[in-house]
Order: sequence, then C-alpha cells, then structure tokens
Amino acid sequence: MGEDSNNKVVLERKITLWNGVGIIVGSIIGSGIFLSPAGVYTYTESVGFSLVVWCLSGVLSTLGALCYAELGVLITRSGGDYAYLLEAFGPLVGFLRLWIALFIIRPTTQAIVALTFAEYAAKPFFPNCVIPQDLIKLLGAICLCLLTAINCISTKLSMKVQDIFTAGKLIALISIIAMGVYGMIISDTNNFDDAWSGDYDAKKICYAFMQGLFAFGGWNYLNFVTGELQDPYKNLPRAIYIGMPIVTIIYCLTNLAYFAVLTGAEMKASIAVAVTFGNKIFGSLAWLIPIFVALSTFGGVNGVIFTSARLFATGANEGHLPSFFALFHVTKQTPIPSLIFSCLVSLIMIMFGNAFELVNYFSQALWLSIAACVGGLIWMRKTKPDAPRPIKVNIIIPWIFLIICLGLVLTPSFTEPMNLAINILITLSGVPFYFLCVKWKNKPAAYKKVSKSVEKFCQILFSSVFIDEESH
Ligand code: LEU
Repeated sequence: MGEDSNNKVVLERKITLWNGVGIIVGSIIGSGIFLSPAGVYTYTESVGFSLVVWCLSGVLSTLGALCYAELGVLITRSGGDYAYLLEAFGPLVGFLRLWIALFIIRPTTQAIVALTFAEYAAKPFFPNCVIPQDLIKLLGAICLCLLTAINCISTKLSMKVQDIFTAGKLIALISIIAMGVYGMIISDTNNFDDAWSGDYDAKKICYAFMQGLFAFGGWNYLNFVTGELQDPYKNLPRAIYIGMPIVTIIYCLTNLAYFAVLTGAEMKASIAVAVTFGNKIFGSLAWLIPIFVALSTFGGVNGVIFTSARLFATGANEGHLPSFFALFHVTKQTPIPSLIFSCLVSLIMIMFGNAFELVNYFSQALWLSIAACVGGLIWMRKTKPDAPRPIKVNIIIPWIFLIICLGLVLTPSFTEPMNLAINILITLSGVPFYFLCVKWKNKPAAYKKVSKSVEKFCQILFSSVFIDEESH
C-alpha cells in the first residue's frame, strides 16, 4: 500500500489471475446447480431440452462474459455494471443500477445464498424432520457476519476463503459427475428414452432459462473488482476464458449425472435435486451432499459480499452514495463501512423479508440491466470509437446476446406484465432520490455538517481513509 500526495490510500492490486478465476467460478457455483435443475425440468418436462437449456445458459453467459471482457478493459475501474452504465448512459442510469443493487439485488442474493447455506449446514442434524425456520435464519445471519468479518480483516484472507471453497465445490461437483457415471454403469437407466417429449411453451421455456441463468449468475462479478485485479488488461479476459468453460462443462455434466440417476418424476418432486441424487446413489455417504452444498454456498456468499462492497465504494467515489462508503481501512485496505452496511441490509432481509420471493421480482431488473450494459458496449463503439479497447469482440456477439437476453426477459411479460411493471417501478423509485441526494448540490449547511461528522466518525471508528482510484 502507498499513500499519495493527497493522503489518499493507493490500493494495491492483490487479486491474481487465479484469484480472478476463483471469483468467477466460486461466485457462479453457489446454490443454483444443487437446486435449479428441478426447476428447469419442471418447466420443460423434457430431459433432452433441459440439457439444452443448461448448455445454452452456459453459452449465453459466456457470450455475456465476453462482452464484459471488452467493457472491463475499456473501463478498468471497479463497479461492474454500474461503472459501465455510468460511462455509457450517464449518471442517472448509473445511479438507478446502483439503487437496485444497494437495496434489492445484492442483499437479496446474499440472503438467499446464506439461507441456502444455513438450510444445508443444519440438514445433517435434522435428518428426518423439518429444520426450525429460526435456526435457519440464525445460521444464515452467522454466515453473513462471519464472512463480512473475514472480508473486513483482509482482502488476501477473503481471497483464500474464495479459493479454498471454490476448490471444495469443484470437488463436490466432480464427485457428483463421477457417481453419475457409476450410476449409468451399474443400472440400465432408461431415463434418456423419450428424451425430447416435453412441454415447449414459449413462456415456460423462458422461465426454464431464468432458472438456468440464475445458476450461472455471477459471471460478471470479477468486473466489479477490476480496480484490484493485477494486470487487468490481461487477467480479466484470461480469467473469463478459463472460468466460463470450466463452469459450463461442469454444469452440463452434473445435469447429465442427475438425469442418469433420477427419473423425471423424482426430479420434479425434489426440492433439492443433489440431496435426492445423493440419497439414491451415495449410499451411506449421502450425508456428504448437504455438506457439499453448504460449503459451496458459503464460498458463494463470500463472492457476493466481496464484490458488493467494491461496487458501493465505487458508487460513493462517484458521489452517488454517502462518502463513508468509499472509506478503506488504512492498512488492511478493506472497505469496512461498505462491507458492514451491505451485511446489515442483508441481515434485515433475512430477519424480516422474504428473499426467495423477491428474487422473482429482481431477476428481470437484473437481466435488463445486463442487457443495458451490453447495449452500452454497442453504443460506446459509436460514441467513443477511438477509446483504447485492448479487447474488441466481434460486434455480432453483443447483438446476439442482447436479442436473446431481451427475448428471454420480455417474452413472459406479454402474458404476465405485472412482474415487469413492478421491476420498472422499483428501479424508477430511485429517481427522486437521485435528484434529492445527487443532483441537489446546494444542500443546507446543517445537512453538510451532519454528513461531514458521519464521515469523520466512520474514518476514526474504522481507521479508514479514502482511496485514490486515479492512481491505479
Ligand atoms: N449462481 C449463484 C448460485 O447459483 C447465484 C448468483 C446470483 C450469485 O447460487
């Protein structure tokens, strides 16, 4: 770490290429691959088409990640989608993305993955009965607080957690794949007979993709922390090129393994496919599966926490969030106020909200904002044609991604417009706050005094200083 002439901390770039791969793979593999296969199958009712949905979800996510590789080397600051929308479409659009991330997308994602962790961590202790809801909430809260503390203590430590758990979840999925192969060998499975008969309804297909894409969610997380990535021009695209094929191949093989062992009816009836799979084929080692899921989700929560805090810090640097969000600990170089705030909102969500219901509402907003970023890439090719682009994807890639993404998100809205309307309303609810908090510069002296005091208080309490993004 260094200090520049303005007494601002210059952040060291601590994230290596392999940490970057760990962030991508470790953020993507969370709860989805253990739960969503049932959802995909329920909507398609076809083994063959379910597998197609998984493969195409991987391909679509990879196309998106390629577009984000271009965006990430064009705009190398942290903040991901927020930074790109800000650059492409200006401060209001950027602020609205930050707004939904701050209060809905990030806390809900953290809450969901933490609650899934809690459920599976508790499962071995309640093999034959229902786990009390309060215990699940308590364990979820402990998971969030513990990981937030680790993230406050050191970036290196949180990267270690990410790497270890990523390795753990890869081992878990590889064991599932191996057991699937074993299952195919020992039993004469006919689960793949009649693989293509199914329910090919456009709306249901879109929902099936949404389930698959949730499990692939997280492919853009490294873009949220590019400001701390070593040699981002080389390492961002490399991490994407290494990470995305690994996840896509593993996910497709894992689904093949599930289908090799479970019948369609078993798949549909299962709340947690991996557990049903384990009970059927792991024998006396079936208890391992909930532990696998717990480990995987624990690492997943770490990825969301790590990247959320950097997003909020970038927002504060831009003047879109209170300045204390941009404070980093003077020696540990971690964004402590931002981490604590993000943990608190998630805790509130766990205690009082229903994160699982909310996910239905925000998934459209999330995908629309990803589409907007890719639209921004196309737009910036026109508005900033000469900006250096160490990576320039073929223009056909963003167009294909944009069209498919909009098709998937908007098709269900023709028959169920309410969800989209709620998404748009939630996003637009940020507009008054933008004008009040960001646009209005001549705020009363009393307001300025209070906010300065809060800033000073946080600086002292968390031994923090502002970082200098420019010096990266
Ligand atoms: N892909 C992650 C999971 O399956 C979710 C994502 C939104 C971080 O848990």
